[in-house]
Amino acid sequence: MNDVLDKLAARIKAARRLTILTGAGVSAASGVPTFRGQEGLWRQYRAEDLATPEAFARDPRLVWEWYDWRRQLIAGCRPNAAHGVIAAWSKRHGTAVITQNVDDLHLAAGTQGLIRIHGSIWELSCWGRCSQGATPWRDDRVPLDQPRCPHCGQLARPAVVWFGESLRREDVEAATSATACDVFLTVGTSAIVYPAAGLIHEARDHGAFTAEINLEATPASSAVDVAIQGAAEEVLPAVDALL
Ligand code: BJW
Ligand code: ZN
Repeated sequence: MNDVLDKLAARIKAARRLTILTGAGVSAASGVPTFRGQEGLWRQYRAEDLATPEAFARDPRLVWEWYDWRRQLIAGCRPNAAHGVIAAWSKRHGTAVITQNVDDLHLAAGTQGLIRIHGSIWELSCWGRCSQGATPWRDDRVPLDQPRCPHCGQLARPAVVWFGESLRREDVEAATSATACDVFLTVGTSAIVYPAAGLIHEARDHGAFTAEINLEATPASSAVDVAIQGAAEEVLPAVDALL
């Protein structure tokens, strides 16, 4: 284990451009449930059943109940040591942080230049897509019951990216450009949701040294140069201590 940590630390130290891609595992130690696995279930539903525009169209109350439950839970969570190390590294010139997480704990930890490719659970937009309500607005009230668009009065939705929806063009461009890096580190993601999972392969194609930190093996493990099995909140401080 020490060998791989030394190897990763040496690569990070020498890198002019470092890119970090994070997923739900980074926030697990803060108490935010991950999506997949037993822990990811809410009532009898899987995230895949609720995080879609079809689910919202069918039953907005049910989907809002899920988001309201998650917002209340996240409101009581604080960044952990993994967020802390990533925030410190983000201040180094040439570092980009791309997150799939909507909890904004990276922002709470002070991460700079964060690219939130799946949006934020603390922002809403107009489900009816009225012209002004298409731009997300912040609403951090908890609890929140069936909120409405302040511009047109139609139902509001969480300003997150659901399955089958396109990511914001600016975010895709920023994330894609960050794959041109020396070191690409993926942390706490199951690496099954695209286009995020594809960024690892793009970075590899650009010649980046690629590394993964995860509690378990993922589809990315066999593609990266170094796969470290461990908890983000333990491994990242250990790597940081070697820099
Ligand atoms: C720890 C740990 C600790 C635990 N330390 N580790 C190409 C191929 C196949 C399919 C597609 C494709 N391109 C597009 C698709 C379709 C689809 C997709 O990817 N489907 C797959 C499931 C196959 N993608 C989309 O629809 C995307 N849109 C798109 O591509 O638009 C263009 C298009 C449209 C239509 C058709 C085709 C193309 C949008 C994806 C949006 C995903 N949205 C969600 C919900 C966000 C809002 C919300 O939060 O409610 O994003 S789904 C959910 O998954 C959420 C997450 O950000 C995302 C990724 O999950 P993540 O972060 O990896 O979490 P987990 O739980 O899966 O994993 C946690 C990991 O942590 C585990 O591995 C643990 O081991 C580990 N861990 N504790 C370290 N302490
Ligand atoms: Zn509206």
